[in-house]
Parts: sequence; structure tokens; C-alpha cells
Amino acid sequence: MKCKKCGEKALLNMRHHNMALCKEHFIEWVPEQTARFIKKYWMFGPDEKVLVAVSGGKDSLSLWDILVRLGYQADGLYLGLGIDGGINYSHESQRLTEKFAQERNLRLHVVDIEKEYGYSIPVLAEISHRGHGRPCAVCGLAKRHEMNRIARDLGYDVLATGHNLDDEAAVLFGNTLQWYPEYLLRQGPVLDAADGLARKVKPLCRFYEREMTAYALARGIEYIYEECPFAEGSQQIFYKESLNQLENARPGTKLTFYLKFLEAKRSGELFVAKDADRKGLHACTQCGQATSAPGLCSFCRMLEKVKLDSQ
Ligand code: Q46
Ligand code: ZN
Ligand code: ZN
Repeated sequence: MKCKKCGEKALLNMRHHNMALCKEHFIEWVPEQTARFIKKYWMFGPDEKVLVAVSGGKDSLSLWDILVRLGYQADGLYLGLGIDGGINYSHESQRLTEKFAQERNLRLHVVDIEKEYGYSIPVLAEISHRGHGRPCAVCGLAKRHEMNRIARDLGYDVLATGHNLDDEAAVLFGNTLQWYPEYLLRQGPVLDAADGLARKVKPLCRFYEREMTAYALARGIEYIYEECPFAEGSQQIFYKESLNQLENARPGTKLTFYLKFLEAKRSGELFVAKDADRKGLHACTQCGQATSAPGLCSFCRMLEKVKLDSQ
């Protein structure tokens, strides 16, 4: 397979785009495309301050690399979850994230959940009895809360996450199989800001996972290969595998599924644009973040319960 631009040996064949590119042209193409998506979906402007949520994985570190290459003011935020899983997961992912930042002279904020709240994520999940033995519900809640808190307290305009097309298509697949209207209405490359909640963007949402892997390797980014040990056997992975089968049989399936969804949403043909934004929210009486629950937000409510239970 030859590069479409220069005829040299191709690094990657992207059947859904009918295009193969060599290493040099591929690592140019990825940021060009990202810049295009940032503009197309109105994610952020050149003067806005971006906080990139980095986990030490290939997607978030590549996103940070791309935004810096494009000249954005992008700092990193690493959340220490205290997950070991027999592979020293949190420790290793933090080490690689810090190394990445140091080598490139980038600004990284590190928040350790255990230091901040007294318990690691697996312990919080255990004593709050949420999530049926899997810490992911508590983890997701804590990550969202902390990302919003840091973005607000440190004055960032926008919060960027490294979700790729495989992630987004899997979430969409799950929400479609269950017909969750609220989730379907909220899903997209941008979630607008609301009181105390930062604007959230996903600049990599149109890249396949294998494209991001190829980018990270081609750029020599050292990232953690292992997934979080709690991801194994999750619903999300099952949806990803199912979509991979469809994709293998029909290249481009994931991309079409996701893009047609965005199109249908935008045109209003499929969805009654009831309330896709964050109206009807009020400030949590404890932390001030916007919430739809009366009184405390879900995160503060969980902490209250944990405090009561451990007294
Ligand atoms: S980090 Fe947290 Fe994920 Fe690990 S505990 Fe679950 S939610 S799987 S993206
Ligand atoms: Zn080339
Ligand atoms: Zn709160």
C-alpha cells in the first residue's frame, strides 16, 4: 500500500476514507483534521485556555500533543484514582503522564483523590455501595466532579477529553439499544458550559482507535498499554467488540453510525430538541457545581454517605 500524498510506503490504510498515508503524512494529517473538527463543531477559539484530561493512555496524551502542536494553550490534568489492579495501574499511568509533561515542558496539574477526599476510588466505591462491585460509577462521578472543579477554580475555558470514535460509537450504540433520550440528546462533540460546569469537548471523536494508536506510536509517545483493570468485562467493551465485528464486515460502519447520528440531531428530524443543554440545574449547596438533584450534587451526596457510614 502506498501513501496517497507521496507514493512512499504507507503506515496506515484507512479504508473508510479510501486513503493510505505514510508516517510523515499521517502525523501531519491528524492535527490538520483535528483543527478542522475544532472549528466545525465550535469547540474553542485560539485564545481560549484548554484543560486536557490526561490519563496516561494513548488518546489523551496524543490529544495533548496535537493541541500543543496546533499552538493552543493547553495544560494537563491528571487524576490519581488509586487503582492498582495488580499492575500498579494508577502509579504507572501517573509516571508516564508526568514524564510526557516534563519532556515537553508542559504544565500538568495532578489531583490525588485519596489525598483530597481520604479514600481511593476502589475504597470509595466499596463503602458507598455504588456500582455493584465495579468502581466505575463512582469513578465516573468523581472524575466529572474533579475535572469541573479544577477547570472552574483555575479559570480554564474548556475541558478537553481524548474520547475517540470507538468510544463514542460504543456509547451511542449502548444508548440507542436502550433508547435513552436524555443521553442521546446530550451526546456529541461539545457539551456547553452551565453554571459551575465547564464546556466539554472531544476533539478526537472522529478518529478511529487504531488511528490514535498509530499516531501515538509514530510520534514516539510513551503511554500505558494496559487498560484500567476494571474496564475488563464491561458493557462498554462488549459494545466495542460488537461494533468491531460490524466494522470488519463493512469498513466505515462506526464513522457513518456516529456522523449520521450527529446529522440527525442537528437537523432535528429524529429528535425533538426538548432540552439538550443543561437548563433546569441549580448549584450544589456544598461545592457549588450545577446539579439537577435538589440540595447536594451526586458526588457530595456520595461523600456524605461515606462519612456517615464510616463514623
Ligand atoms: S478508570 Fe474508572 Fe474507567 Fe477504571 S474504574 Fe472504571 S471508570 S474502567 S474509563
Ligand atoms: Zn507520504
Ligand atoms: Zn456538590
